[in-house]
Amino acid sequence: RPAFMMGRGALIVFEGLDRSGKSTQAQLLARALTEGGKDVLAPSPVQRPPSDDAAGVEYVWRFPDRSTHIGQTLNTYLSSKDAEPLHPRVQHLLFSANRWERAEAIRAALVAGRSVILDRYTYSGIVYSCSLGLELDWCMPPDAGLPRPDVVCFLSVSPEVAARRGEFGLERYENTEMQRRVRDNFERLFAHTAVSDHNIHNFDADREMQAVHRDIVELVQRVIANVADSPSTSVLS
Ligand code: 2DT
Ligand code: MG
Repeated sequence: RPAFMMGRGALIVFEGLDRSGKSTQAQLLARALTEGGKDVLAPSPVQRPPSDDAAGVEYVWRFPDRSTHIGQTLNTYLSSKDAEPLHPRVQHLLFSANRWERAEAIRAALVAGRSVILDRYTYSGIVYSCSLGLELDWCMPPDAGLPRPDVVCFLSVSPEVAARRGEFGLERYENTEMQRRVRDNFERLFAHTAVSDHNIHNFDADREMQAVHRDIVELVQRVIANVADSPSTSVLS
């Protein structure tokens, strides 16, 4: 297929608890998709906005995107437990606004035929806020209209394996009690009718990373082939 006839790219989302391997799998996937392609982008922990000279390249973006104005506020809040606490509702809207800051760029990349890989998205947004006590139905509307994922890879890791992968970091939410609530709320959200048609796939992320990776690649390649001919990206509703 010549570049000018290229179908749209796929929006691929990774979700899961801390230390479930999201960032690792996102980078492995980006590498697997670009290898064998013409435009190869070495996986990088640094976010790269799409550039016009790199059609076909896959990108990994993570949310929160700490590089934006709002992202810096979120970073201060997350990384410093001494920082002035944000009201949970304000915080929720800031995380959502942070996704909106990137919505147009994501959409543009998809339309240009580039697949975009996201390390966390609206699901984390809803689930972490619910874990602070906010209502599910209050948390969803701010994200309505964002580019809709073509596939959501949920990396399911047991608390035992997560614990073996290392100590918690020092950021807010990196504690056993919060992780337990987040796990329960992911389950609740994925059972909700609002996301039941979001093509959410569970991966047993207790396994060795290459085994998880192989399953993900197989699924994602099918998804990319399927979306190439679908006319436009839809939105969360
Ligand atoms: P990372 O450890 O992945 O950088 O995330 N979070 C994230 C929210 O509370 N709401 C959101 O909308 C998103 C995207 C999850 C930092 C923390 O931010 C939380 C962990
Ligand atoms: Mg973290």
